[in-house]
Amino acid sequence: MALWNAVASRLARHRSWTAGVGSSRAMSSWWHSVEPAPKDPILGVTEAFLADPSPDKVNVGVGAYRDDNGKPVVLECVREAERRIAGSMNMEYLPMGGSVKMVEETLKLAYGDNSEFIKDKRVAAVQALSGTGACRLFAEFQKRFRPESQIYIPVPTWSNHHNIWRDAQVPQRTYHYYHAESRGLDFASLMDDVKNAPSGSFFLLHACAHNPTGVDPSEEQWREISQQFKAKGHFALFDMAYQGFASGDPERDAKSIRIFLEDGHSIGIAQSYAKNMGLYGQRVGCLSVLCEDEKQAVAVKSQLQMIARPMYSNPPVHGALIVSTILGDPELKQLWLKEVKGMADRIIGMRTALRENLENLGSSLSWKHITEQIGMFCYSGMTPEQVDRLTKEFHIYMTRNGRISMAGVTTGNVRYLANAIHVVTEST
Ligand code: KET
Repeated sequence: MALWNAVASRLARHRSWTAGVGSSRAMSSWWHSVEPAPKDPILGVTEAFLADPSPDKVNVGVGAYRDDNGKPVVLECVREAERRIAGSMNMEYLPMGGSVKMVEETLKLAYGDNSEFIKDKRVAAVQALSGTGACRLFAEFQKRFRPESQIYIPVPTWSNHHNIWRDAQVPQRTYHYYHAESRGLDFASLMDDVKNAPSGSFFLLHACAHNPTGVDPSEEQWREISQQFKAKGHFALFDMAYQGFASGDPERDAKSIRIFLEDGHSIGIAQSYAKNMGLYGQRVGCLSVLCEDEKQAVAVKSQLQMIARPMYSNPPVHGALIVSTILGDPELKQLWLKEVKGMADRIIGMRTALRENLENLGSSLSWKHITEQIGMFCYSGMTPEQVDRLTKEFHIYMTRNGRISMAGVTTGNVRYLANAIHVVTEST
């Protein structure tokens, strides 16, 4: 009897517990305080574009390359690499630091083919989840090993930089970059900010094709920036998401980094193959930190791996294989360089076309910045309200800071786009 009572009371307890879990009141109470997150200022634009049924719609929001028919592009070198890989590779885990071959080839692009730093094994580098993941790893590393430090971020910058360093709990400061009136670089204020930051500060620099402004320092200005960094003992983290998209030549686009290397800085570099190899969804990139010697580089790399291990353990293999297959084969690498130049040239052509169309429409405004800015974006100077009108009245989708992704402009939509821009900028 005693046994039966014990069983009966356990059963009753079990029933009431499962009923509690199953009831909607109990379920909803777990997350009752969760509010919807704000829309991402860039990826939210893609979501809105996809939801719009209009046949006229144009997406110049996200920085993703399109061909002249507005279609996503898979590079021929990538297709060929995939053919070579197909069926011949296993799907084992990569090491925590990713593909050694991919990382080796990636470092050559940033530091130079014959870099002494690579030869001396002074570069600590790991494969990262594209450029975002590379920045995020660095931010985490910075927090862990320089816990009192801050990060100086340009105004404006890629919106996700703010999220990345916020989540790593690194306080953010800003430095001047863009001069709205001239639609160019505010070099004097930038230099002042570099000078006035406490010695030994961390700065985020866009290596080339600054997002969103399309405005880069000249070579001479980079030299001055580097000298000032030297004088103040600052650390530069280069975000290089667009290598090849500024000039059409990845080697030329690495100039800012090479200047810092010549001047003997210890730097960090976040590299991405999203844009220049069109591997957006493959999430393949690299974070590297130039160290004092090999011993330090070994330690730094091991710590970067320690950050990766509990987050995602090890990075995905397919994209890394594509990259190492292309860059490890001289013929495929040549094809890639040709294709990068082709993408950059099409964008440059569209800059000219957009400007000409606006001028031919009789716009009273100056549009010369469209052709003066470089890289994937044109920072048009349009206000958020003007952008809202473009979207509502013309189904043209772009970020509210007035950034036009030139990669989404085609011979088919450039007139429509120019006309819409003309209408909203003339009447406000
Ligand atoms: N840095 C910069 C400056 C950048 O513009 C991007 C992407 C990234 C890093 C990261 O790219 P990844 O795909 O993680 O390698 N920018 C475009 C896409 C995005 O917002 O995610 C954009 O600005 O449209």
